[in-house]
Amino acid sequence: LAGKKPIVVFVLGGPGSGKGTQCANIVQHFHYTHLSAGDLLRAEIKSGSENGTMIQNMIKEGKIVPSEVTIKLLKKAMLESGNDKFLIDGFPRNEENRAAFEAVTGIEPEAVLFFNCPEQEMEKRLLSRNQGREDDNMETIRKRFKVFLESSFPVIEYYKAKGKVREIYAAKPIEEVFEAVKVVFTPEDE
Ligand code: UP5
Ligand code: MG
Repeated sequence: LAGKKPIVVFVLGGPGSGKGTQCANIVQHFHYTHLSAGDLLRAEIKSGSENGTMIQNMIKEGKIVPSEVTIKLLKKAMLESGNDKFLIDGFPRNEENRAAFEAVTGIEPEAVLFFNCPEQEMEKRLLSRNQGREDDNMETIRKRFKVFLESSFPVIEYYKAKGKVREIYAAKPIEEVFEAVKVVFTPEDE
């Protein structure tokens, strides 16, 4: 990622809070490339890479994959995109992820979108998603919620202290959530 420093917006929130859905809306209106860390990891499993089995086991348990693995995938996708503005969805998930990304890329996020959603609503969405995700079962969902609260939420607090968090209440219809999301972006992003 030599040359001009990319602009990065981290898109965070609990499992099923709507990160992927809203990123898909954002890229239709603004010139960002959407990179879902979870999607990149699932593609890595499918590709039959040497890390595939390890990644699959971690996702099944709702655990956080070692940051070297995730950061390598993110860096590759950033380079391949040809863009310099990114929505990084579902990463960083813990303090170590965050520190490693900053150390390796030298990038600090421009802003952090935080989709705040009650667990009951997230649970309902995940159980009715029906996309065959191996982690969308009650047992794994409980683990994902626990990891979110214990490991991922502190990352949001870290950025809150830096004044970077744009918190959005996410338990509303998709279009209403997007109205609140739009405000975060500027006409220059169009
Ligand atoms: N939906 C969305 N918005 C709605 C709304 N406003 N009203 C009603 N329904 C709404 O949405 C989930 C479902 O809800 C969909 O069916 C949608 O239509 C509906 P989605 O937009 O997919 O929510 P999202 O927040 O993206 O949920 P997701 O399940 O992807 O979040 P997770 O954070 O759990 O999953 P992710 O893919 O990021 O990570 C999966 C696993 O990968 C992690 O648990 C971890 O094991 C691993 N991982 C790492 O180890 N490191 C990483 O950096 C990233 C992932
Ligand atoms: Mg997602």
